[in-house]
Amino acid sequence: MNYYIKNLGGEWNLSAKDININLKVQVPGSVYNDLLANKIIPDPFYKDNEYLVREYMVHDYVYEREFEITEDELKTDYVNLVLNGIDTLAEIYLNDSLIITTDNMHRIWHIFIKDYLKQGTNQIKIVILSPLKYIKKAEETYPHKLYQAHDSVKGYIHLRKAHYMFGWDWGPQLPDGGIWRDISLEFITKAKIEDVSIKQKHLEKSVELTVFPEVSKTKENLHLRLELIDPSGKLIHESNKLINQEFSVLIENPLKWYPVNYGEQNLYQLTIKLFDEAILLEEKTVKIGLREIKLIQEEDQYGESFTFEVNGIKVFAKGSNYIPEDNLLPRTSRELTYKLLSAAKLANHNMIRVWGGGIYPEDYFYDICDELGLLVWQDLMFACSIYPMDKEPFVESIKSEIIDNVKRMRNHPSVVLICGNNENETAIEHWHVPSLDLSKEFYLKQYLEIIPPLVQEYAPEIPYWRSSPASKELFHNTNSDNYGDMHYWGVWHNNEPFTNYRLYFPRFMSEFGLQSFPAIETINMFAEEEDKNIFSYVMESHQKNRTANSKILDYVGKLFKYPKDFESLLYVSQAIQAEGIRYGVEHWRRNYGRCMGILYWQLNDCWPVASWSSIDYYHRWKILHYHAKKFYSPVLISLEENPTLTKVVITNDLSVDFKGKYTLELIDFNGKVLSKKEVDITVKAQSAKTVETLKLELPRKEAQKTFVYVKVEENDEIISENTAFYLPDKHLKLEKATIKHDLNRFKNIYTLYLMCDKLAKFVEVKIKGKDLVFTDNYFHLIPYKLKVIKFISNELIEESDIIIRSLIDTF
Ligand code: BMA
Repeated sequence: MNYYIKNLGGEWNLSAKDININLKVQVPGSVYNDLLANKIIPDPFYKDNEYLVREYMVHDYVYEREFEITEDELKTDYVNLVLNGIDTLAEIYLNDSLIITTDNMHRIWHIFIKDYLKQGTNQIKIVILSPLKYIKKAEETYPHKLYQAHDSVKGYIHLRKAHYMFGWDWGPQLPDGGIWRDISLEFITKAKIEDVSIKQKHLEKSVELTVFPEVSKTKENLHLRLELIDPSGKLIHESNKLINQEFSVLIENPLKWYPVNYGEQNLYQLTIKLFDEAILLEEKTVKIGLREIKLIQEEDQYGESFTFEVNGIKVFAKGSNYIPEDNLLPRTSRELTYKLLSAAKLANHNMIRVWGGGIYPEDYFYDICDELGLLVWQDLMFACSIYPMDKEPFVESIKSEIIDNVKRMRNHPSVVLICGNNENETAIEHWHVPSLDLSKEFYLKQYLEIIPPLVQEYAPEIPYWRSSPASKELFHNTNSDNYGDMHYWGVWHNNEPFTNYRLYFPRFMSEFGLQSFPAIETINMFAEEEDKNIFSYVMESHQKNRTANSKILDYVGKLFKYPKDFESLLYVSQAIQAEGIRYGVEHWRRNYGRCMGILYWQLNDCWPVASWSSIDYYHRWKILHYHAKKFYSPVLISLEENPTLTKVVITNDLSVDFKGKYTLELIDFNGKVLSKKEVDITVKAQSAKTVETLKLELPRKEAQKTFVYVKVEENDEIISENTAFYLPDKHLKLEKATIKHDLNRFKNIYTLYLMCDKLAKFVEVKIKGKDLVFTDNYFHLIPYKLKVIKFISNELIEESDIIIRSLIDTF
């Protein structure tokens, strides 16, 4: 019998004697998911159910099932139990013998278990021990006090379990547990291919691959075969070798892999086959992209660059930070991740940062990024904490975790950075951590001694960066403007106005953000009528950042009038978030070259909550996400408006020159064009060009009803457009506009034409009872300029289903 896998997923029995639970459940899965499916716990996201549900994890749970083993199977040379993910502390028994205890949800185990199996019926039992009890005890008995994130259950630093499960400033405390990834038996004849390591050498017109299939130890004289298929499906290489030998493959005229907007996402398919004479024992296929990545840190007039270079192209990175997609991980899926990442791509992202307080994503996450051309900045799963690096088993556990996960991601062309942690170095510099000297010692051991050689050994082609943010010197100026990456939280956490974004010139802005509330449809999923006040107990339970509600009100008040009701408050909270982030992004994009990357905090949510996300838990796009599509547009026209001087800048991220035309107009709120100018323009590839410096000083009365409108066109198609106002929206003389519209349909594609007689800001288009994504939304409607938006709906939409509101309707 050749290599094969017997999946142990499917129906298992789950029990917890002390609380009288005994259920038939599905594996992979999780305790909460199983208890919810069996109506033992209520929906943990509804109202304040989180607090009740959390307590279910002070118990231990037993998963068990039986499975059959045949005589033939028992004759196989090796049988392994494969655990792709156990969350987290578990005792694993086979036929009543304890075969392993686990302590790290991020790890993968292959355990040789043949000696424990018998022909006929076998029994596997997995006891999941309470994470809450464990971390409590670990915290009490550990001799040192170490820094931990404020919003999490104390002691989580002692357990290698996703931190966000213990609560974060956007997440509930729901430390689920269980068999969260596949569990199987693997039957091996003679040997198996453990993994494939592939190195790429990029030559002038070819790429040389060095492929080393790691075969499990064996004395047999086995041989290997390599087959390579190019992106068009053509077999371009086949060769044979003995095991323990490297393959060397020269690809002439290579079709390389590029991030979105810089070229194609070409993928080659590489298959390794393991043979015993003419018998095929096993085969493994990996998709690879040909790409050379560099993190360019070169001295320049400001300090040192922080620029990703992919296949020789210096990429301006644009995107956001990704957190786990759910607190109940079994509810995540390839389809949902695809939907989320496609939405990121639609909003002109080319990079996603996987933040360090969550999980190492599924393999499909990286497959999707390879396919969509999204670069991945991968944090290792350490965040806002100092870890007990004097505990040897803990250190050994993280070493294995890093090897397991770096191996999973190393052949993915999208992964361009492995970063040691999130904010741990800045914590030591700024956050008054206890046990300072020891913390520094632990930090150095972890991110400078232990991790770099592992990354170098297992993923030598992927750059490593010790922490986000970090700078040139250790523990010094970690948020420097001139070196490394920056997290800038003066706006938001320190209540600074978002205009302060213009005071900073980061080399790479990897985090900054503003909160907002999700849409009313999302709030309806967890709150009742009586809860619909942001200071109600239920709404506050879905706001995990203490003092954030008053911050939102403060930011809203800086720009908008006091909202007339709850729904209007939700809407203006999203508008202020979008405006603030736009303001920052446009400034950094005007400083192209000095700044080479922007990732706002945060892309998504793990439950329905007030947060910094641009897409909420139910995949509803907030205003920010629509605006991201515009402010991240590869060619952007933006305005740096000041009381006496306005600069108009065109930023071109692309690797080709931009040739087109820009138009500049001064318009009043009734649509009267006070002045107009049209100019043909060329903007060099990968640069920003100031095309106008306007001496514009509007008296207050004029500023109340006048604005600047700019657009840039290529062959008469608008590529980017923008506006500048010279007073906060609350002080503008907005009047109620008549917005006329007409809906047209071709199959399932709808086109909506809109025109208004007076300026309308943040115009929202909704379709009654439907969750749809539009090509544009929350735009400023300029009087007498035709606006065209499109959307897809498989259900019939009538003109009367369209609901339109704008800023003027909120007060
Ligand atoms: C950042 C992140 C998270 C946090 C966010 C908002 O620094 O790294 O820790 O959720 O701020 O406070």
